[in-house]
Amino acid sequence: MLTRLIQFLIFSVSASQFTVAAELAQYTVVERFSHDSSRYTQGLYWHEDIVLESSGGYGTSSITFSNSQEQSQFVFSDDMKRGRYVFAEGATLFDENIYVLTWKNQIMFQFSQTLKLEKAHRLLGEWWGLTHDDDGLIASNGSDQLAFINVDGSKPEIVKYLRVTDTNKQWAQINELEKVGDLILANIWQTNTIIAIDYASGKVLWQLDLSALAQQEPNYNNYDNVLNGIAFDHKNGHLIVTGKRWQNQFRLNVPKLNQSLDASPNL
Ligand SMILES: [Ca+2]
Repeated sequence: MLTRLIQFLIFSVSASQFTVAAELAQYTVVERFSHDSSRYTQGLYWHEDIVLESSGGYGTSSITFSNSQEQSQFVFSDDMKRGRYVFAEGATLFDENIYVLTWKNQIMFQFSQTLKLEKAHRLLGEWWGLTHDDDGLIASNGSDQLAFINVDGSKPEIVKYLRVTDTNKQWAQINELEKVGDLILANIWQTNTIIAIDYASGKVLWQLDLSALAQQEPNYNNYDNVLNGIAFDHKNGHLIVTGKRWQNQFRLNVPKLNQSLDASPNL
């Protein structure tokens, strides 16, 4: 009887280990600052003095780009023929160009840093979030997979997919992205969760629960105004987060993120 009890306890402990999803990481808020609450934020990117943000919605899609000298904005419905039919999604700056995905338009736009529209690339499929590594773009599409897109040639080419995995949880609805060192940080749509994905294997290493930040928003109960927008400020190692139509942006210190950067050979 005792042996059976011990076997049961051992099994219970082992089983419970497998029911635990990726570890919750701690964070502290360094600063809260204002965010334009008219923006239905789909993409956020910071690099040195550059801040890039894309905003979605039919008739309201736009991108804003600022650096130490100026701020400029491209409003699709005003600045482009048939622009009111564009639904902008994630955006990033790669190799001197700004790339902006669209939700179901099957187009990826390419802009100069003066927000001059350079190209409208055909990109079949539905697209959500966007970031980049040293070689090209990395995009989400609402599933559990990330697409790696080569933009060296005249047409974008999907060169591989990375499946995002966890020990005992199926992640999906992966949205806004930011590659930081050897991690890809990702919002999970309609949640207050950001997951940290190992760039090489796709395994989820840890997660952040930012419910306490979302609850500071006056329109927190609107299901649409969700956490979305992840950028990383390399100057001081802070994570910047915001949400769709949020009034706030937050600068966060995430020790686990800085630990992984310290261990990362390629920042
Ligand atoms: Ca981002």
